[in-house]
Amino acid sequence: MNTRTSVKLRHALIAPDGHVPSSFPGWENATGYVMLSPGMGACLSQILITFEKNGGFCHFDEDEHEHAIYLESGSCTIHRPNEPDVELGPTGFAFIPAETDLRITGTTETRITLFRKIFEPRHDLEFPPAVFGHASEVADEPFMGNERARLQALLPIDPRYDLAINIFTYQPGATLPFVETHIMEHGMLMLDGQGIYRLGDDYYPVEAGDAIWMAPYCPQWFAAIGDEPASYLYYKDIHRLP
Ligand code: UGY
Ligand code: MN
Repeated sequence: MNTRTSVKLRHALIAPDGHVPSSFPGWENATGYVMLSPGMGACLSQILITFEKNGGFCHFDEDEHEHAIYLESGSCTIHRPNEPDVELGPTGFAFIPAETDLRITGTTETRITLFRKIFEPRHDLEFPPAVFGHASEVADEPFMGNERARLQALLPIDPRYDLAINIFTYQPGATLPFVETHIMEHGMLMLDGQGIYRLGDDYYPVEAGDAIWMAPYCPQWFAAIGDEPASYLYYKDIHRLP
């Protein structure tokens, strides 16, 4: 038996053939596939969530964890105490601050990627408010002047937020302009297309559905290959001193 999945000390590629479901207390007709977590050395968790029987929900306690979600397919509803429910469709995204009791309902079509991390408050900054939107309505910008490699920043660039959620889209043949090495950690989901990811000293063929972890300082580079554009959703910790 073989798989493209590879889990190393400073990076990981999780291919869909290795997914194993988890169920969690307080969840009903919803399944979590924990792609990335502190169990591998990451500071974030990245969870694929699916729903069964045309109606289920997942739940996250009111504690120090903040959450960001992206809707790969279907629709969902975000429920928070004393706040109006929010409906999201395909390409929908949300940031839900820490200290929020969060419930998400979905149906059999719903496929959510959720990022979860411990919020790092600062005494001089207010709590970051919740954010909702659809990536299909977010403008993209050329990355470092390259029209064929374009970036969408889903969350506001505002120091109250200690994370960014972006979508990077490459035309076939486009690449990251250099091998990045940085303190920020990444959790990533390949959304479309295929390419080659350099992680540390290794080069991996990657395609839609793959999850990737890059620890701080993991050297990283990407080249899109094939006939279709390649895109990925990624998490990045920002705005806090080490
Ligand atoms: O924002 C980033 O660090 C991004 N350029 N990294 C990446 O795509 N691997
Ligand atoms: Mn990077």
